[in-house]
Amino acid sequence: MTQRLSNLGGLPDSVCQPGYEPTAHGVGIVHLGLGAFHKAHQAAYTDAALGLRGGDWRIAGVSLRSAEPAAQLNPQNGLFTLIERSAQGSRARIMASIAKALCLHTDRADVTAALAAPETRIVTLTVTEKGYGIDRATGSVDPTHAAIAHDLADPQNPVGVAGLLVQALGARRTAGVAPFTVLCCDNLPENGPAIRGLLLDFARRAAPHLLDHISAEVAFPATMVDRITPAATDDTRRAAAKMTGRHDAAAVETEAFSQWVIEDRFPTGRPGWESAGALMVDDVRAYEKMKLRMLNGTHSMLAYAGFVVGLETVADVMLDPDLSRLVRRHLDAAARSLSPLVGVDYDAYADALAERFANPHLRHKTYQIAMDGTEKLPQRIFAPAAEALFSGQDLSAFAFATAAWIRYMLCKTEAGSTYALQDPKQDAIAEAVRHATTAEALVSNIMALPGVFPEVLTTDMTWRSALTEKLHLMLVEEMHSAIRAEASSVTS
Ligand code: CS2
Repeated sequence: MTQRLSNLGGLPDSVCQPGYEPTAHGVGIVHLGLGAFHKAHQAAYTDAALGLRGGDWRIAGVSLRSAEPAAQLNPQNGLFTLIERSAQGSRARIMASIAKALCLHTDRADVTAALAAPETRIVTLTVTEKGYGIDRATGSVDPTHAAIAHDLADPQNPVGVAGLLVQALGARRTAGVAPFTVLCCDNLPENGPAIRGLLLDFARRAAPHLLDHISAEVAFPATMVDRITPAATDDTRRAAAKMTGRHDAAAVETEAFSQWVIEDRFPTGRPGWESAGALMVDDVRAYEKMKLRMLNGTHSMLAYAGFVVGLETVADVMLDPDLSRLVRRHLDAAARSLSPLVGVDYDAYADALAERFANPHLRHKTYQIAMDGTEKLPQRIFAPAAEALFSGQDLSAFAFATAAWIRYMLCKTEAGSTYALQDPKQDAIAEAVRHATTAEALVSNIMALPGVFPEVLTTDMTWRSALTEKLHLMLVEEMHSAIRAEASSVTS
């Protein structure tokens, strides 16, 4: 039987190894949301920074619900293989930045202790857009979100991000320990201020004595994170075993490209992430908008349209000439919605994105990207659509993406297979589409979902008719014909 990856001895020369002795470095970061993206992104930057700049910056990784990450990582002393794939080839790197993995469910005392420890100076977060419980319309907590409701009722035993962090900041304050810096690494617009607003509102309701402390003392730098990372599968683990000669239950695969832009505000220090290629800046907002609208917005459009016509991966979509044309159209429309950013050429960024999407070695599922549309589309599609409307620009790309999303809500592919929607508002969506048989009715019902569309879009007739027209074609024709018609309307 193949030996399990649990130490660094005897690995093939082709496998990149950490440039440091892992046990010589203490833990300085607690990460909440121990999934593939964290392992491929922040853990990889931290691993490289530990090798280049050192410091006590290893990571205690916490999953809020699943016991799986800890069961996979701990028997391997936190080591895992990161397979980086580009069109040019693949390489395996062993990551040693995760010192231990915990599950809140089973290791509550250890999680609380890690968050309270003076050595913990940063808490990073990847719990997905829907994980926080932010009411996007107001920026305050959404009291109907399951974790928020639980934690407001029982703040001593929190299960969600807001409850856990407010409790930990309170414990640190009582013990006279400086607060940690909170670094949200999810694709939320202005993610630093968004988490700050969430914590302040949660504290206002559950721990008002901490309000001034959090407001004045805790730093919430914003950040733009980017690395396309499909969910790990048995194929990932098989590939890792082949490349390293070790069984690795925690292996992850990702693309070779990665980007991290971070607002440099860490009062209690940080790893030398810039040595690993992170860009430390004063203001992240323009980078974040570029990435959310160009990469993520186009991703959502191609995922909905592609999935409905039976295309399983992003690379498959890019091989379809009509859809790849619409990808380019969407990238260009999203770029037009942005203000110029010094040192960034949006055309070159669009070219690079199209190449990354086409990466034939990454099986990034359209279904994975399609989930949680109500949480993703406001910043990816509706915000640029509202701005395009305001400035009199063409709405076609955004209307097409939204129509494809509504078509996807019918839960039936063109070939007739059914699938689950997977969205926190799936019950409301099911209700909205149940008796709607026309494009007009679907558009009206979906745009009436509370807190999803910006008001300006719900009341504007230009937007409504562009959206209705595109959806109508998707309903009366086969989806691929609607895609073809849309692609042939693109003038390049
Ligand atoms: C994707 C992102 O699943 C999705 O919604 O658009 O996860 C995307 O792959 C990452 O943001 C890339 O950095």
